[in-house]
Amino acid sequence: MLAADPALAGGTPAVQGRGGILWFAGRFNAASGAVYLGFGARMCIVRAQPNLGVMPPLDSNQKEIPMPAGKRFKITCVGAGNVGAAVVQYCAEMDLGDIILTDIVEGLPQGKALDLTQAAPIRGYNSVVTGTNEYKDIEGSDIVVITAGLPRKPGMSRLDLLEKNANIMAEICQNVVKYAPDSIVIVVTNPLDVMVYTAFKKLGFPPERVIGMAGCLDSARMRAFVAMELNTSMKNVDTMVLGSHGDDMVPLPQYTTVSGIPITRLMPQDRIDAIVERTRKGGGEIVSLLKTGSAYYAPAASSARMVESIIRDERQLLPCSAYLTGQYGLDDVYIGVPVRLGKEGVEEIVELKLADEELQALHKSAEEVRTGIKGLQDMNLL
Ligand code: TXD
Repeated sequence: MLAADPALAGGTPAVQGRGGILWFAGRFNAASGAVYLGFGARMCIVRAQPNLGVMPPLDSNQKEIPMPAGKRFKITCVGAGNVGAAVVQYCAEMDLGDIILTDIVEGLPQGKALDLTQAAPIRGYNSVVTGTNEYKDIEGSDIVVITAGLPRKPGMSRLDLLEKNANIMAEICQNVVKYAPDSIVIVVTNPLDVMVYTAFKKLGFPPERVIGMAGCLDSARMRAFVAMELNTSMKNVDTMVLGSHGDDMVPLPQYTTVSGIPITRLMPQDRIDAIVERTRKGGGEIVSLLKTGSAYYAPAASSARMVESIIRDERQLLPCSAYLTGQYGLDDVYIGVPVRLGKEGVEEIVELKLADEELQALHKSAEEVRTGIKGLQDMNLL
């Protein structure tokens, strides 16, 4: 029943919640942007914004709770596999925007999107999640996360995998250029640093808008291992892991702290060495436990963290694969370094002072990436 309120006199007809999840009846006052709803004899007030969904009525005294004005972001995730679906889940749970999930397999993104939509009433998010096989649906995306790719199969060499995933990347990038030319692209597909370099070349976007996700994951793993070792909160631990995503990554114990205390003061060197080693092999450890497939919760959480920092312009300092133009003595290569991530994408590449052996390790890891890039160049794929 609609409540009798003078403001309703000038109101416009009621609107419907987005995505068919939320239905509400009431009236919309165009001047104030308020929606008036009646539940039985009691009236409550919620604010609605175009495309922003509806906030719950918060104040029993009928005071309007202001919502921040702003646009609703469009996030696309290409690849509806394990990582892709979990990226969508985390982004939705953080209410980062509306999300398109796309894949070449018919029904897969639609099914996962519908499933995630049905989780929304329970988890309480407003993100509209849509599954599609059509690239045109990604039109106007602010952020595109690319998780599409093939896993390495028995008998497939690293180079075979590189070729296959580079071809997939090229096809996706062509469509991103066509439909989302202003987007910021986050690449997740392996081999990560070579794939993000491939995307950078195929997209032709400025380097600050093409970023690889790996360091966030590797440092999350290291954070977890440190917290497990010290039996302390994961939240208190900070780490930095640089370099390429693989065995040559460069975990930095000197930049690892627990509530500001360097871990060198909290545990013996042999335990630090063991954590560094476990971090380097973090992906492989999970693969051997799972038997089929690879990790996806932590990779997806790391990707969503990057999306969040960009969309909310948080300018978080995160290790990401970024295009170097002389930083750390490296040029024309993508490699994991600390970056400040904000609404423009990579807003700064932070150059840390590294010990000689750490810098050498970073260069060694860049060489590994260059070998992959050269492999693609030799096949005329770059
Ligand atoms: O730290 C990191 N960067 C990573 C990277 C951490 C974990 C996983 N990492 C890599 O992400 C992994 O080695 C893969 O290259 C990707 C995706 O891993 P995921 O575990 O999600 O793989 P799946 O489940 O096989 O999903 C891949 C999906 C699958 O649904 C395919 O149908 C789809 O990609 N695919 C495509 N989608 C769209 N367009 C094309 N051409 C395409 N080809 C395959």
